Amino acid sequence: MRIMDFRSDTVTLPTEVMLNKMVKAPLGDDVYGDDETVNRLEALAASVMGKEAALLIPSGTMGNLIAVMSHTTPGQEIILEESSHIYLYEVAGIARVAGVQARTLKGDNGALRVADIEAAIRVDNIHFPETGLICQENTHNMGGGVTIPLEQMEAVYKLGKARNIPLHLDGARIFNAAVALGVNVREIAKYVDSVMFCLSKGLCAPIGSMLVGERAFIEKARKYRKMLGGGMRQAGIIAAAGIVALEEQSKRLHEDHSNAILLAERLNTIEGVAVDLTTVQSNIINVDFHDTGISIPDLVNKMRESGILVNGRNHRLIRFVTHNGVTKADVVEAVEIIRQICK
Ligand code: TLP
Repeated sequence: MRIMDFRSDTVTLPTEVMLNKMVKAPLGDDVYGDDETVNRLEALAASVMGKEAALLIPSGTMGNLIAVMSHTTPGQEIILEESSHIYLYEVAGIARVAGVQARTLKGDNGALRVADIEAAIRVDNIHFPETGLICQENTHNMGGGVTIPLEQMEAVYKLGKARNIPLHLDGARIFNAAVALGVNVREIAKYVDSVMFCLSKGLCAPIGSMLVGERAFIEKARKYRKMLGGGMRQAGIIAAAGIVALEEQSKRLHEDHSNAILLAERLNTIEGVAVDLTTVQSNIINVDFHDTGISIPDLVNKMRESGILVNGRNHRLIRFVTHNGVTKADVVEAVEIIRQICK
């Protein structure tokens, strides 16, 4: 049985080109700064994002945590959207390890409202913690891969600068955001002080995320990475795949986006199944199965038995993610199988 894996773009496998480059990569001990492949990836990532410096980090979760630690001091408060990945899905690392308090705000489709941020920024008062950071997420995972519009990011940036509060972007899928918004990633990155982005999602690298920002910030981040046990030695093995991810794989994401639209449109033709097409902007789709009358765990199990892997979001929604391992033919076939399951 062919397995069609829509659980996440994290399931993508390294490409042939990546595997070949990994075998031949010049290596060294990166804790000494000696791995030339890591150095090349970090220089490339910084220039692609239009920032001074970059750091290779094992995962997106560790990258976001290191960013929060590097921007803040323990006891501060940070502003986050209430369904952001950092708040919901990162094991409360910001509280336990970074020692900051989360101040969550409800966004519009994942986008923080400027007026709400302004109201949430702490004033000087003996009772209050200091606001140490504003975090955004683009594309927004829980929102169904929606993009945060550039005007919104610019407005938040201006507020942050006016109030002297740094801005971090969880740009795990910033390349998807750039394709969906029709801009270069730099146009998004310029509205924040730091960006974490993943090489190991739609870009197909087996391991790795990058943190980019000003040089002094990245040097601080390098030390926190060591503290967390993320100082890697011959990491050029990973970095070699990361270079291919940036140079080649970032150019094919539009295919995942058109497969997502096809999937959403076809699923919408099944009775009891609903997708809000306005939210289908990149490679993630939230699909509402509530009116089929079948429970989400039952649907997920039935799909698995038929070779379709998905993750339930909540009691109504199943998330589908398109990526390099899913073809247009898979999308068409999967929808017909799901149509039978929902009958
Ligand atoms: N997201 C994963 C799971 O953790 C849910 C997924 O399958 O979507 N930021 C965002 C917006 C993410 O979606 C993720 C991963 C991360 C950060 C963390 O990246 P990793 O998995 O590398 O720690």
